[in-house]
Amino acid sequence: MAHTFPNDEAAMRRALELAGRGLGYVEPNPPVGAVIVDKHRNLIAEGFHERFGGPHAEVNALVAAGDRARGQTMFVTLEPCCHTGKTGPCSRAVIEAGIKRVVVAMRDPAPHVDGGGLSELEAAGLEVVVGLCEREARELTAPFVTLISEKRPWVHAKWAMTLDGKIASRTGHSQWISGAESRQVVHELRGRMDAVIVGAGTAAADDPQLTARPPGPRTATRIVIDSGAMLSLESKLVATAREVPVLVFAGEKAGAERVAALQAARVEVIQLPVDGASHLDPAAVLEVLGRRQMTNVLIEGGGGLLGSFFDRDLIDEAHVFVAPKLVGGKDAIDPVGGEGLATIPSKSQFRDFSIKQTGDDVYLHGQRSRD
Ligand code: AOF
Ligand code: ZN
Repeated sequence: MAHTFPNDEAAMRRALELAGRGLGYVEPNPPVGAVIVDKHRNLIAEGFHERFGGPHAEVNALVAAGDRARGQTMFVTLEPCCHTGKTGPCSRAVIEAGIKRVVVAMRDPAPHVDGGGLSELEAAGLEVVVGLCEREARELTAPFVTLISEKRPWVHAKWAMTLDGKIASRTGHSQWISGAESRQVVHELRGRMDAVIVGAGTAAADDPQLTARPPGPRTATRIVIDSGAMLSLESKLVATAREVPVLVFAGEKAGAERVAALQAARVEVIQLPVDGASHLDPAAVLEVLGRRQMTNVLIEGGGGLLGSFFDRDLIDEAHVFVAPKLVGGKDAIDPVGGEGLATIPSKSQFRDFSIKQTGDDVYLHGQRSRD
């Protein structure tokens, strides 16, 4: 199908769109897309990194182009790699295919690349341009970059609240705040996560399954932050722990018999130090998950857990559903507890905040901007 891009930016946007198709399939690798065009910006071939361990985006595009790649331009959303990992170096493949010009959205900060791919291309005489649509590329690769640079997963926070900002009524009733369409968005999100996390209170109150229905590209480990190791042996989580992994983070002083009973039910238990209020340190939890190469995790509440992450500035992306419902009540529960900020920030804390309608609800979504 013949296609001509009106400008360089349009070609890079197409590469970004292709990259996005790898989300959920490629982690802990970054999603990457590549487009090859001739000097009139006619599309010759495209490709993306489709699954972890599979060929990189550049190679998929080069294979699709064959001989037609010679003398042409490649748009790629991440600096081509120069290392031999599970596949050979893309920089070599690009040079050998006879590509003359490479437009890159962002440099790959991974220590095994970190500018090395760009230098190799330049040393071979190719024209190299870096930074086109860099903001969009950084947004797409933010979880990968966070895992590389901070050695922790990217933290998504999700909550559904009423018009008056409550996640449960004064009695604790919380079912059916958001509608079916919003819940479907949450299931899609769960289906590309490495973990779905709740607090012990939410596990006890809601008895959730925390699985993606229908299943997505990856199966999230179901995690309960539960300093007392109080998760009920009768809960749905424990009952299904043999099929989908359940991990409990407990305090180091949690009762040994509670821990043993959970372990006997095939629940993994990791014990960490607690503070004076018997709370686990969110950063310590994320450190463990980062060591397991978890790239995206989703916190589904409750307010206490979200508050403890927010107080440590550990919420990276928010998914908020607002339902046209009112419950009132000064004792009804708020979405984010913890200590909170003393003053309202003077500028927006989220970038490219998007607003969509999901059934009767409004879905607000954006990444934290910390700069
Ligand atoms: C690219 N193009 O499409 C991707 C890149 O183990 P490997 O061989 O799959 O290499 C993974 C590393 O390669 C990853 O850490 C990141 O630095 C880079 N990912 N690079 O040129 C791609 N997915
Ligand atoms: Zn590569």
